[in-house]
Amino acid sequence: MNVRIISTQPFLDQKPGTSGLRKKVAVFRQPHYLENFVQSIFDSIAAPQGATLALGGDGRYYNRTAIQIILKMAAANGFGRVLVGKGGILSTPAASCVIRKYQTFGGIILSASHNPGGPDGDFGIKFNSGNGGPATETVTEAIFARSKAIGEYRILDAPDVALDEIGETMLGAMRVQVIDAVSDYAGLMESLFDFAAIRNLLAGGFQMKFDAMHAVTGPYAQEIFTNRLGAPAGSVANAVPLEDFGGGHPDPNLTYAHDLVEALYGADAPDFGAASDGDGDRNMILGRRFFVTPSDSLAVIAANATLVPGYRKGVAGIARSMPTSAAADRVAQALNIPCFETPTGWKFFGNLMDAGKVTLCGEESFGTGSDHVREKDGLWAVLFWLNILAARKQSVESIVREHWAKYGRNVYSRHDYEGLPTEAAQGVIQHLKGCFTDLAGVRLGQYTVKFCDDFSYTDPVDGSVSKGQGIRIIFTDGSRIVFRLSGTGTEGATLRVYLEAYEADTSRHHLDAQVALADLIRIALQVSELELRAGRDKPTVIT
Ligand code: VG1
Ligand code: CO
Repeated sequence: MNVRIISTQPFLDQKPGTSGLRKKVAVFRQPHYLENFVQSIFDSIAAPQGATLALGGDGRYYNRTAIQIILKMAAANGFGRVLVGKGGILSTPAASCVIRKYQTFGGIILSASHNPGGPDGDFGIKFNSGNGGPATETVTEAIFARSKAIGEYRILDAPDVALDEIGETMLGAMRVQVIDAVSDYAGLMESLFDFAAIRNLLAGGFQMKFDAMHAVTGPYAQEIFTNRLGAPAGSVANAVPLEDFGGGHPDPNLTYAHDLVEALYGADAPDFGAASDGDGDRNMILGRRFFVTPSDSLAVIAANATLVPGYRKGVAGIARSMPTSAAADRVAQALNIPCFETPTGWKFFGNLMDAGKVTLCGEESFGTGSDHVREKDGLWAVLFWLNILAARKQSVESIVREHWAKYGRNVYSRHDYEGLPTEAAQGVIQHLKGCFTDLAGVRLGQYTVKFCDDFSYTDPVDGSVSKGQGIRIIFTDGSRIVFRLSGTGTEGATLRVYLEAYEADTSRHHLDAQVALADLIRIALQVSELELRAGRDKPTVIT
């Protein structure tokens, strides 16, 4: 079999965002587009001859085509072995698990996460390093730099590899091993959680509903909840992964997981509901007629960690992304452990976990995880909650209310303004930056501005600095408004407005977040001049 060396021209838009390169499928289908980016990865990571790579994606449209191209390119670039998920599918946390378990050099994950799929939808690709985590900014910047200078790529002239049965095939001198990642992943979960206690809970009439949203977690959820934990049939909904996610938007939040929300808020609601996203790294947790914010979920998980076998020894530290509420900080303080505030995106947690500084990490965007892998992990979070519920024998709502009574409530919400003209969105950010000095010390409604800045992070492990990570307006009582532009979208710009107010008074804990935050919401609109600059006074999505 021949290695072909194809000459190519650089594309200038291959800059990875918050989580890899995400573009419309039509963009990826342009001749050489995917190949250029894959070769840029290979040229930047300096894998030794014969190295092993993990490979898989969330199963969305174009996954199969892309997997075949990447396999042939890996063979032509000197890899010795590639571990591929059956059918070319791996959830993002399972990919991280595979990289770590088989100690591969790294992995390529094909996913646009919660973005819609299908021929008119989105596609994405990212590289994860040997620790199982998303490549650091230093690596993604090197890949981007290479993509702007690339002149050729290497690909093996060979027929497609069969990927639907477990087994091995040779592709030139490279071995392609199709693996059963579901069982690797389920085994890891079984090593962390008290499956016997959860099995008892589910056998005792406790009802759960997990919505896989026709995305990648279906087979993992069936194996874990149905086969290993004995959940009754019907506990896992939409379990068959589809290339277009059934036309849905596989984002587990109150807006897009509406069927699940309706079930949990309806008559005869189950005790517990959960959902995961396109690539299986996000989670939403619901109790009967009760929504747990992701920020609160991280805090509750941290406060209850020692109830779970894998975390019985305690938590070394917690990390949360900057826009995530400070609920976890209060738990860290009570436990006398460090709490780190990082920029948005899981790639910033890897160094902290590798150095043993943190055990648990979380983001307000429905992402929670621990050092068992180096990605956020949707099913892990669901199992963590089930384990806590089995140990405490209380409802989700009463666990969260008790938590608030003890630590106070960090009332929280995120308002997304999607599909804004890019210039208008950047104009809002520029305008806010220009207001920093004028705003300091100013009283707005019941709040007084303590300071404003553009968040910058210095990694405590490698000293790298990441600037421009979000505009913060911090008030004297700890309440905050944060503005940042999304780095995962593929159309126009999305402005995210994060709102947080601390409430110690238990008698106000029952308030709906939008009511409790009304003042801050008004201030955010006023200060940002959003209506004037972008023609919007209402968000597209509220989480
Ligand atoms: C969003 C979230 C961020 C998350 C990222 C990837 O990024 O806000 O917290 O890490 O998605 O998650 P952005 O730049 O659009 O705000 V996933 O599940 O899309 O890989
Ligand atoms: Co995701």
